Amino acid sequence: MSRTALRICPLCEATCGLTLTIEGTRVTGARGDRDDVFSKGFICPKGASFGAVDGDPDRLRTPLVRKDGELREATWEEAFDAVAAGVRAVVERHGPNAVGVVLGNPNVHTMAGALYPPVLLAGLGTRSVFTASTVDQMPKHVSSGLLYGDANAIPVPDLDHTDHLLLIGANPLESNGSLCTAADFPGKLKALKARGGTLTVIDPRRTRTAKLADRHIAIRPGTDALLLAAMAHVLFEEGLADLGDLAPHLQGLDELREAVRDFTPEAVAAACDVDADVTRTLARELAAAPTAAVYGRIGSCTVPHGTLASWLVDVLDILTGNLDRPGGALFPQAATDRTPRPAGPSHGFTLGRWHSRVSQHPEAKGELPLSALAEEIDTATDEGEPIRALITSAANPVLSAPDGDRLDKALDSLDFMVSIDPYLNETTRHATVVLPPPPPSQSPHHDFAFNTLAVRNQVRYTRPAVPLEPGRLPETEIFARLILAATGMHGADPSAVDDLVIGQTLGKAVKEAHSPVHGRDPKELAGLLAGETGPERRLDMMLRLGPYGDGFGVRPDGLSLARLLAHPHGIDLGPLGSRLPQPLKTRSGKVELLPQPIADDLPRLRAALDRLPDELVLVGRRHLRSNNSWMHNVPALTGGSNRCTLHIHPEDAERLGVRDGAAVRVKGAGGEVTAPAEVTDAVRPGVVSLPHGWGHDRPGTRMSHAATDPGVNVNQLLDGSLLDPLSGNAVLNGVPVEITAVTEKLSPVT
Ligand SMILES: Nc1nc2c(c(=O)[nH]1)N[C@H]1C(S)=C(S)[C@@H](COP(=O)(O)OP(=O)(O)OC[C@H]3O[C@@H](n4cnc5c(=O)[nH]c(N)nc54)[C@H](O)[C@@H]3O)O[C@H]1N2
Ligand SMILES: Nc1nc2c(c(=O)[nH]1)N[C@H]1C(S)=C(S)[C@@H](COP(=O)(O)OP(=O)(O)OC[C@H]3O[C@@H](n4cnc5c(=O)[nH]c(N)nc54)[C@H](O)[C@@H]3O)O[C@H]1N2
Ligand code: SF4
Ligand SMILES: [Mo]
Repeated sequence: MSRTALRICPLCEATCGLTLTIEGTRVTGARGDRDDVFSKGFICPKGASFGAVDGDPDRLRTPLVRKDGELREATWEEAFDAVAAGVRAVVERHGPNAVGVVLGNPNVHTMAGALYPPVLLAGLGTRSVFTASTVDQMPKHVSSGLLYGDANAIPVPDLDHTDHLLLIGANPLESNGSLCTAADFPGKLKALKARGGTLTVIDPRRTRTAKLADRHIAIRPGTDALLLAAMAHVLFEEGLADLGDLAPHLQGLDELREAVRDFTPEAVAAACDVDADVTRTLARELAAAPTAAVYGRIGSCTVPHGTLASWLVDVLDILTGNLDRPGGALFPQAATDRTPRPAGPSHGFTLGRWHSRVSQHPEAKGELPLSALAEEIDTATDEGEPIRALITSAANPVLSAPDGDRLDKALDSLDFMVSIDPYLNETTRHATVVLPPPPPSQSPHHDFAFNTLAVRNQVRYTRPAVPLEPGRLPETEIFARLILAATGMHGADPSAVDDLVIGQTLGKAVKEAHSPVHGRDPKELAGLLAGETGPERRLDMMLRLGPYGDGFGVRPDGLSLARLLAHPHGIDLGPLGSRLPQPLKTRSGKVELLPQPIADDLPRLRAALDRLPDELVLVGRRHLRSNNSWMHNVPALTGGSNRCTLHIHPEDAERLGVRDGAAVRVKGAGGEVTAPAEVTDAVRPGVVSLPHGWGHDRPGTRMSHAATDPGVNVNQLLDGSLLDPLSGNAVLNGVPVEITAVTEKLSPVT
């Protein structure tokens, strides 16, 4: 007998609602939930393979603990005993900074990853914090922090209503979108065109998204900040800047005009390889469109001027009056956002409150660059202790961060390492203890992060679709127990962690004049919380305190967990609307158009005007049926065009003697890899492309299908020294490489 259950898909940022078919405890099918308030039935090949991803036999079922050098199956008690002993010994001997924490991408896709890491970091008090953000979107956080005073205030393009979309370094037809949560991104782009709107794509590759565009600019990698600065220049020069309703909320317009003066379309043309006429047209079209949104993603972030490019994306939205207006780029308002406080000056955003020990990289948003993780472990300095113990959750930096080989060795030298991860992979194979979370079908789901980035305000929650398998712990409890073990409270009831957070949050809320619970008794409020588990009670609390919440009875028809459970397909909270000045947390209470750190970084951009282009540079690419480093183990999602090949333009191939299908050696500052060439004019001349997340050929892993077609680790071409200095974000795109044809025959790739 089969049954169905609803589950929000955790496999990418689109957060589609799925209807799972379940036989016994196994997920045997998945289709789009047509009644889902947000995704309305959309599903992609990854979502359709939910059952295979969920039921992968290589997923770990029990904890592993290293004994006599070998990882062996163990009980949860043995595992947490080992964590307590391993982490506490390092803290006591070397201090909290000797414990590193690495949080990878899938934390943003689990309730555990949203609710518990902040408690872990606060409890440990370590500054050795590294996340996937610094190989991804940290430049956007920094630009938002500087412009709006809040690193998490990220405007998203109003995809459903805009008349003109300028996409920079994003390929949502394969990625399904990022920092812009929209189910059926492809359908939304087609709808934009159908209603007479225009789509422009800036990408060195002719991607599937670029093919859909009215205009595709194959820019030279790494030079978007120059192009965008030139567009801003044109808006000023031609009197096209029109701030509309934004004017009273801004400061620094004259300074901004002055700052972009040197960046004329003519001055940037050679560096970007974009004709001055084209740049002028881009700026004029943006200004002329009734509404328009500029949106930049990976290709605009993981580059040497990532923060400047991210800042300029918003500057263009602002100068054309498109920030914070329907059809432009808007600030979402999620159901679990904190109670909106009254607008006004706030504490602002500060960078570089401390620095990394070895290379003195400034912190950003409390994090150090993931690129610096290896050196923070393997290099001693006078400044303090290297990292001796590491806690990782949902992170595979050996493949996803620069110079995996060095990190691989560094991890081997640690005194202790614990990983929350379903797989024994390139990173977790170094752990002393591996704590496997249950598969997604056995976990509850709510998107804390992605709802703050969604193109429509809405809220959904799904309880586990399948009961927890015997012997498993929920990931939330694994995290709670890990926190207790690592912070000297080993063995305490894991619900203590949730109670602590609830007590603190309510304690603060009752003191805030703008809170609906101002003046009430936190204990009384805690007693009112509904939910079967700690995390459910925390969700209930956040919903009820939030902008749409019932305020613990103040607004009886407001949101609560009970209300959400009564709406299994979600609750629609309406289209995005104008919100300024409320989201601003700058010291001035305004949008600060030319913040000092940005102004200080502009000379570096000016210097890039005269830089001679590298002969050959590398960029990445994503494949629809893949996801970073961990989905190559699912047979249904591999093969076909999802292969680790080097895309190279026919002109470059000819010049370098590279034949289609033949092996090429790619050499970068961090090392070299050999991969089969795929000669294609989808990349522009002078650019080659390799996907990331491959390189599954290390011993001691347990990802049997991935190992049959391992591919190569593109990040081995990097040595970790190339960063965007403001954000600490790794430069992963536009990296100089050398290519040589390999004469010996490579075994055929399947
Ligand atoms: N060259 C290059 N490198 C890149 C990129 C690029 O474009 N080019 N992209 C970068 C980007 S944007 C990102 S976000 C990073 C991603 O890189 P990482 O942050 O390393 O994330 P993933 O590779 O997605 O997955 C990491 C781990 O999460 C585990 N995992 C899966 N599901 C769960 C779960 O439910 N719970 C737990 N605890 N663990 C789980 C997987 O087994 C895997 O070990 O890679 C970056 N690296
Ligand atoms: N199928 C699939 N979906 C995913 C993921 C996945 O691995 N697979 N990963 C998820 C994650 S973690 C993220 S962060 C998102 C990322 O989402 P996207 O940003 O949409 O991801 P990409 O497909 O890498 O698109 C980046 C594009 O930037 C281009 N590019 C490279 N360098 C430059 C440059 O200098 N300038 C410009 N203008 N373009 C450049 C590349 O050619 C590429 O087409 O995707 C998410 N969704
Ligand atoms: S688009 Fe993303 S969220 Fe939607 S089904 Fe595919 S992987 Fe899942
Ligand atoms: Mo990412």
